[in-house]
Amino acid sequence: MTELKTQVVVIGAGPAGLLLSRFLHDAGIDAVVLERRSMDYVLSRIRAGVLEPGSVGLLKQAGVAERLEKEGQLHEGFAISYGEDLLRIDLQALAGKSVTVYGQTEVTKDLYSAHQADGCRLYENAEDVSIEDIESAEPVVTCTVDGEPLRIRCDLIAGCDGFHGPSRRSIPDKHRQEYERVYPFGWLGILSETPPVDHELIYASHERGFALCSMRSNTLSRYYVQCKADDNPDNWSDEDFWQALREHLPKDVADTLVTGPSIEKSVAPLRSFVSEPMRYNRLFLAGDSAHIVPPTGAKGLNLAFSDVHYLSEAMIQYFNEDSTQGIDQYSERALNRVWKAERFSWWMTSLLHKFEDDGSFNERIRQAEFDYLVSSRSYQTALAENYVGLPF
Ligand code: RFL
Ligand code: PHB
Repeated sequence: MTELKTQVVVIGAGPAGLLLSRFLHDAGIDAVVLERRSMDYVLSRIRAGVLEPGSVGLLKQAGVAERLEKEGQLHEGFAISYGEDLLRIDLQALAGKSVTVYGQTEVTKDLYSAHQADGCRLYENAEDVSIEDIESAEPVVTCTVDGEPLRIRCDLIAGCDGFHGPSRRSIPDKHRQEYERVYPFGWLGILSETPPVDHELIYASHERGFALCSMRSNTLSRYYVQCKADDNPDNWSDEDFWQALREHLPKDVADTLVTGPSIEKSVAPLRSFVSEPMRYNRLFLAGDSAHIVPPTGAKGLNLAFSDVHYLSEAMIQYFNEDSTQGIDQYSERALNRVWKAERFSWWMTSLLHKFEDDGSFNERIRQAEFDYLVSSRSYQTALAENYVGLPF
């Protein structure tokens, strides 16, 4: 058995865990990161694509934005289509800010390279991660790495282990309140080496359902169509996908779509979820381990980063300034921003997806909502403000 002692154990080497350990390292705080998967697997996951300016700022502050600044695409706006109607949301004019299109895969690679260059301790393939003595002043995190038991005593634990990780579940039920909404559909997404159908994102609401045209670069496209929540991507040939996508887009857009073989195809179920509080004794949750948003508002990764901003400040105050003020306020500060992003993601999802049959009350309300959005600059401003990210 290997026994270690550190200041912070970070569970999970996704974007939240890697950014947090980077900030801690810069502040001279010792941390050990434990990741269940191999880093090859973590670095190949295709997920988010849109970064708020606040997230870009955090990556700059962490000193890992060199490639992002070269390769990221600045988007001053995006489009929403409703049937054949197209509305451009001018983020720059309405909210004075733009978003950056740069894949989460690339963000994670940049963070991991910096992590390795710093010589920080990270155990991949860490099995059966478990938290012991969670009530004590010196909790312990245990796991098995390459068949060898590992036991790490620490001062604080950061649970950055995503929705399915063990951290949240280590908090006793009676100290935890969960809020959840599961949507009756999912997103089928593909990545293809084709030029994007437009230079900006298009969120398409159609009588057949929702679709999203996004991208990673001028030669790499990311597209999604609304599907059944339990759909199997293997049931969809590339041709089925392209056909469905064309049918969900305004005709003018569909006519210019360039198709090609998919290099990744997956289904993501849509869910809103918050677990409160985000702290229990010396355990702090950040990112998807504490909350999930449906991807419609492009908020998941960005929320994970704002949590890390609050948590890194709090931990630095705790270790370097001998103050518990930050860690005492962490949960409340983070949840305040989380719920606003939950509200926005729920609203975007409700506006753009087909929930019920045409002719239902809800479908008529959705149409009125879109008509109002088209006619009201203040409503568009509220959308733009939330899309570029509320301040933190
Ligand atoms: P992650 O990325 O899930 O990382 C958690 C890490 O913890 C590891 N882990 C464990 N480690 C040790 N022991 C265990 N027992 C463990 N169990 C799990 C996992 O292997 C993993 O490496 O959580 P994190 O860091 O909080 O980051 C959150 C983001 O990944 C997530 O919110 C976004 O991807 C959501 N999201 C989007 N967010 C945006 O901001 N903009 C977008 O455009 C956007 N698009 C998306 C998305 C998510 C999607 N899917 C697939 C759900 C599009 C999609 C399709
Ligand atoms: C993506 O490019 O994967 C993406 C973009 C915007 C979203 C969700 C996903 O709202």
